Amino acid sequence: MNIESETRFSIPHSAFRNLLIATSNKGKVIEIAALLEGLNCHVIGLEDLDQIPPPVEETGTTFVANALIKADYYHAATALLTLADDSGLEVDALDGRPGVYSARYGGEGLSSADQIALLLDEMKDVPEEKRSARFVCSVALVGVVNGASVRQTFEGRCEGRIAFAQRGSGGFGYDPVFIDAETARTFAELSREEKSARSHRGKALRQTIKYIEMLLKRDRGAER
Ligand code: ITT
Repeated sequence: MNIESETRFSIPHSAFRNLLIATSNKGKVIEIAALLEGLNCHVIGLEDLDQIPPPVEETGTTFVANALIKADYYHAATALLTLADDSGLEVDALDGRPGVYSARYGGEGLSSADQIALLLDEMKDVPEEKRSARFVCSVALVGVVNGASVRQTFEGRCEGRIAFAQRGSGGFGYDPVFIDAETARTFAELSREEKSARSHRGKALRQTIKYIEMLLKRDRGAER
């Protein structure tokens, strides 16, 4: 994370300049940290906390609800401005599954390789024209800026289809079986920059960054 060791938890002049990325998914951390580079904030990951709060149960039935559950929880635990991501893969032939249960598809504890194998098996008799799917990402930003509460969500989507077999070695999760509609390549065949330019997460994060930059401007105005 781009955080100078001396500012680690010393919360400088404005607590707002610290931004907690509240995810334990390493794939997400890599993508989010890269997208936030250049933002005038100290980006903190859960691993930078002195004590990592135990995970919160994701009881929502929508991506937005779960993103808010995570951002509210980690903000309450740390008092930091907190960004959380809830995302997943909606497959039309499976009536939108695995959807919000993408991380738990097939049961708790399955590896991504197991989940991909399960998905390809469930989809084995589905013809090309019925393999449409999309990645969805909700980002929630929760905290207090300059005495005012912030609780905003942003959504990004990327349309595509499920491949018949895995392709590529980049990314994480279902990337090797998700064919992006525009490039006709799987997300695992794209570079990190190419994926973020197209992805559900990139789209949601770019809206979030614009909003944070607007808050930063307002914060600087209030400090003067
Ligand atoms: P956190 O809750 O700690 O952020 P998580 O992995 O449990 O981590 P989610 O509940 O949002 O996060 O589940 C998202 C799952 O959807 C993730 O584990 C992947 O399986 C899948 N997913 C989301 N975005 C993806 C992407 O860009 N590429 C591939 N798979 C993705």
